[in-house]
Amino acid sequence: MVTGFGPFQGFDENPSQVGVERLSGLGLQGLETRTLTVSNEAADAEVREIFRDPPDLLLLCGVAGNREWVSVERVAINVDDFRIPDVAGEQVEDMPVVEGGPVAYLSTLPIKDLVGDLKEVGLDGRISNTAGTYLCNHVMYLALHLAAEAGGGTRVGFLHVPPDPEIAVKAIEVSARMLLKR
Ligand code: PCA
Repeated sequence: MVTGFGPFQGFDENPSQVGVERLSGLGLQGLETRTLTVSNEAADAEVREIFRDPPDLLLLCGVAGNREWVSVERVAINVDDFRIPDVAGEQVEDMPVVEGGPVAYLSTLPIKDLVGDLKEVGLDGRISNTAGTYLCNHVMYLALHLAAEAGGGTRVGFLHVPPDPEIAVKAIEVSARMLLKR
């Protein structure tokens, strides 16, 4: 499964949603897509909903407004500390994503291979060691937590795309195709 995020402050159209919708249009076998809401409460419920019937693999995608490159995230931390309010107007500060959860989780996707495949098609793919402390980190942490609790059957990772929709579309397609092959 591949997810993007919907609109939020600064992005009336979220390039991660554009990328995931384009990917969905390709009709790749075995692929499911979803769009998550940029809201603490809604996104949390949406990720929990996904894990009612856990996919083999979950690639979560979002936009990083201040990065021109494609970030393959390595780590999610147990911190919600929103710089801006979410779409429901909630601005969580210094709270855990999961009360009592471990400090952090590492991506369970082959992150170096993903970076390699992105570079192969001419994209500036890089490993990132922080997904921030907003919704993207939140859903990555929660998904890794739920996957771990369920016994580790779902591999989970996060891709932060740059604001340029063309790059976002290409990065999401290349990553999804690579992961479907594994
Ligand atoms: N980017 C935000 C949240 C939604 C999105 O696309 C983030 O980086 O946390």
